[in-house]
Amino acid sequence: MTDMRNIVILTGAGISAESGIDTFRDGGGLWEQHRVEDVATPEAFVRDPDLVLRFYDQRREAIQAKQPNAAHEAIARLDAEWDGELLVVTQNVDDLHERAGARRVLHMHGTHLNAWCTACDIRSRWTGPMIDRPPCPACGTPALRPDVVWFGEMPYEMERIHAALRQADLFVSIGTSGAVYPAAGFVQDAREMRVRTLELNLEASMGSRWFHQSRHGPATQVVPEWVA
Ligand code: BV8
Repeated sequence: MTDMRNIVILTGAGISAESGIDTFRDGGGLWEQHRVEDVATPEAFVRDPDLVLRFYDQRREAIQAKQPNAAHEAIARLDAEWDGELLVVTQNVDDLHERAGARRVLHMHGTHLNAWCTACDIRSRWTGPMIDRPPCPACGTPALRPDVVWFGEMPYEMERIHAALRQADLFVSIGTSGAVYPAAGFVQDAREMRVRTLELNLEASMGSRWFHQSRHGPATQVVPEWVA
């Protein structure tokens, strides 16, 4: 990596799998027999808010009990030691990158650690359940939703991500199936801008053909090997 100054790393659910957080596609991407694409949408929140709030209450609680793994720790070490530009763009709503010590992390699909008030639009740190409609810490209205990007909603900080891709010398994708856009399209953007691309994943993903290089295996093995 000596001639690589600026790195963009995209991570997906696969980097947290060995921490015990289910990926979206394991078990067929179902939760209580609902397709995730059918629960993680604004329409589902209007149609059946209790179902959606229960889904996120369960995942928020599960995530809080998990620990970062060797892959998160290797990325955090790289972040601490790399004197070029480096941005970890994660699709994950867990905070395992940060808890491993990474600093330059961007949550393009939001985070389970915040509540977003649909009345005052303010986001607050949040760790408890939402099913009982607790009052918004900022305005007191019982109008909280998870601060995650649902299907059909615009991911966060897309301009900042595209700016980082334009400056990048290397784009590394870790633990993502390449099923969800716009994240799945970043490798094509990178290729069009002559950026070197590397995929670290358990197996070939839907986007594998776009990568110059792929290394397949569990993240706790292939990520530390790459960072070393
Ligand atoms: C948008 C937050 C527009 C919530 C998530 C048709 C074509 C193209 C696009 C679309 C289309 N129809 C609809 C769309 C758009 C849609 C989309 O892409 N749909 C898909 C299903 C086709 N996208 C959107 O709606 C996005 N928004 O397009 O907005 C717009 C424009 C203007 C104005 C307004 C709007 C928003 C998408 C974000 C949805 N929210 N999450 C939550 O988390 O609950 S997405 C969700 O899926 C997660 O964030 C996750 O990151 C993402 C993708 O999943 P992965 O992370 O890749 O996980 P997955 O399980 O799929 O794969 C795991 C991988 O890890 C596997 O490859 C596996 O092999 C590997 N693995 C497993 N174990 C290990 C491992 N690797 C290493 N080690 C291991 N141990």
